[in-house]
Amino acid sequence: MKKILCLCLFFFSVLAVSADDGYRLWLRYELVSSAKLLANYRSAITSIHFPGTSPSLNAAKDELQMGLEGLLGKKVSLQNNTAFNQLVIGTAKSNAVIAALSLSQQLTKAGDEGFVIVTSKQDQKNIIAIAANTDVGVLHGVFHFLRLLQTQQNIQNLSITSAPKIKYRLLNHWDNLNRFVERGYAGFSIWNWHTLPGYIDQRYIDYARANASIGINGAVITNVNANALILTKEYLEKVAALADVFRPYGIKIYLTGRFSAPIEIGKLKTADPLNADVKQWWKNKIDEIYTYIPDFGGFLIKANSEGQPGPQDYKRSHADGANMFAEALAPHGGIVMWRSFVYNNESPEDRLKQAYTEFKPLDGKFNKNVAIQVKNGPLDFQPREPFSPLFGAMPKTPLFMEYQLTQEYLGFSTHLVYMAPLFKEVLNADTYEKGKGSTVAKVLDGSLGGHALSGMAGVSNIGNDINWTGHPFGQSNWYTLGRLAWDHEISSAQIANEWIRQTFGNSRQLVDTVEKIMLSSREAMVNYMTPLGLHHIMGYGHHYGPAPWFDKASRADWNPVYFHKADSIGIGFDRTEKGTNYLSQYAPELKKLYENINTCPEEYLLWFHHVAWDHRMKSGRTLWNEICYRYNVGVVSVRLMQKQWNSIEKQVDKQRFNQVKMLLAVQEKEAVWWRNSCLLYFQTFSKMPIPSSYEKPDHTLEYYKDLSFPLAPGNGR
Ligand code: GCV
Repeated sequence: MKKILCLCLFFFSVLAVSADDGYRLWLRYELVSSAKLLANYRSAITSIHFPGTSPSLNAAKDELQMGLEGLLGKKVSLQNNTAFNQLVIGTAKSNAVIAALSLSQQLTKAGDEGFVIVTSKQDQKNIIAIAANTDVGVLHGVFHFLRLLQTQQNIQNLSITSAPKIKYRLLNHWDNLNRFVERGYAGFSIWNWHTLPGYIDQRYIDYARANASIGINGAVITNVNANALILTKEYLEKVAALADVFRPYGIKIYLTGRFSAPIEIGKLKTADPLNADVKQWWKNKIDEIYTYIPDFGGFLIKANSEGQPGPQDYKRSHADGANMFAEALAPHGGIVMWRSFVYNNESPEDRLKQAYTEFKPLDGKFNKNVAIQVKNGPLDFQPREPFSPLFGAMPKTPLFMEYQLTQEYLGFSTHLVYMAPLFKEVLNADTYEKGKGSTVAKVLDGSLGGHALSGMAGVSNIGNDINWTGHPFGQSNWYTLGRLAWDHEISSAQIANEWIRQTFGNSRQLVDTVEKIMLSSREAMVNYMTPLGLHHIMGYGHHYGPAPWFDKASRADWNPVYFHKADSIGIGFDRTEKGTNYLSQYAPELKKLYENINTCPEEYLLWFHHVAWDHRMKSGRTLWNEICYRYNVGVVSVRLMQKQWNSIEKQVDKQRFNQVKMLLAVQEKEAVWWRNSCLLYFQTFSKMPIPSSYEKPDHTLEYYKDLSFPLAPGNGR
């Protein structure tokens, strides 16, 4: 009996070691695996001088001590004396040793939120100083230092000055007050409105830690399809409790503003932004919010879009609406992020042209504390889109980027898609707004237009699933958003590399293999879903799976057939001068490049052109054969990802290994589903055979068309 008990204990302890539920994200602080480095780190960090107390400094101390204990396998205590200590941390105000170091040049560059980490001398001996101008800067510096250790970097000669390139770095939660997350695939909202404000879930603190570790400094905690109730006293008390948790971590709270709130909760008869009573109502409401949350960040607003109320209901412009909020927020230092995602099915204009048509004439008409938040592409978070032409068209207005981390159109949370290459592709795109080199990144960071406001937001992929994002690799996209908003010049490979090391481990084979999987994943998805510029051919409403045949939506521009326009001649949307002339919204250099079917980059071919089935592609294949090829390459790429993942089984904990393995199997099955159904459907137009070298579809087109998913997640309320 005793023997069995011992065996059981052994068995469970092994399981406990090998299991990782993913909750800790990239902040795992596992013991440093290289014996040599561990010895180095241990001898370099035996004493820490980190005086001063404030909520942010305390958070930094807790994190540092927890991190070091895990990484070094021993506690390192904080010393109160100014005698020699190897690690010296603080601001010039909180730490006299920091004040005595000549760091003023570097600190000027670090600004309010950045930090300096340098190897320096005290009493002829080497020290590592983590210095900043503010307590939050110190916290960011501590997180960066822990990242250096987690990714097993040499810390012998440090000389780092880091400051964010973008000022507002935000997560946008599309979370409803009933905890349903619109387009959420990782459980319910992490905001438990029922138990707030009395009960502070540990998750709120861990959420703030994770965000601060990557420099995210704002959270819009409610859905852009807004509910006015969030502005009532009952909810504001709850929001204030969250703001109190986030504040030490340098994270501000923002809310979404329901334009019709003055009617719905204010008992007014109108929400006209030029009406004096309406203006006063918002002013009073905003003043009230600041009594609860003195550092409230401001509002994100979706207006006159997909049925949401807005200024146009009163024949006013988006600028009239945004400026009303801006006036009331300005005395408190708050900002308005006004979304440009608008389209109207009553207008016959190409849906892609509508945001530009609406907003371009308003350039220069917004108050100083208004930014226009623009989705990365002109349509809606597709696997690949060209950049939104608005990025090159509103020089007088600060533009914020809106990316989507949650995988609404990217296979939900069962597909592994690392999005850094998608984000970077847009950042690096040249708008030519002020000549060659006017990249989207320069528009965003304000350097091109000389704007004080700059911002990047990601629609959150977080829910109350134990690992936050459903798919363990979804965490990498959250991580990427923070890292890129801080520094848009970091490469996709570097972000992947550091995320892998912190999330899975540092062994070379593991890092190399997972990096390959991640870096190939986005292109794989484009190929098996929407190759060569195809777009929006996902299932209607829920956007799950392929449905290029769908044509029953209440409005034309919700139908896949509107977007691919396949017919007996060819496929693709003609957006040249001969078509909708959407191309005229880009700079002449780009228009010229894209307008010509022979110079248009093939990845955007069917986005801009209606192309004949027998058109000769660069590969020498006909368009039809190229489409067949791309869909097959997509499937093959996923199979390669599976093989690569299997090759590192011994280096990943069992729980996450199996989880990813199962998810990759789902992804492979769905890639095949995409390929088969799309090829069978498009073949009804091309009338051409699928080349015999490829696998044959194992079902009929009718079979695929009959599949229905009324309860697919993320869709509804
Ligand atoms: C929050 C798409 C999504 C909607 C989303 C909308 C938006 O249309 O399908 O769920 O609404 O974009 O960004 O406002």
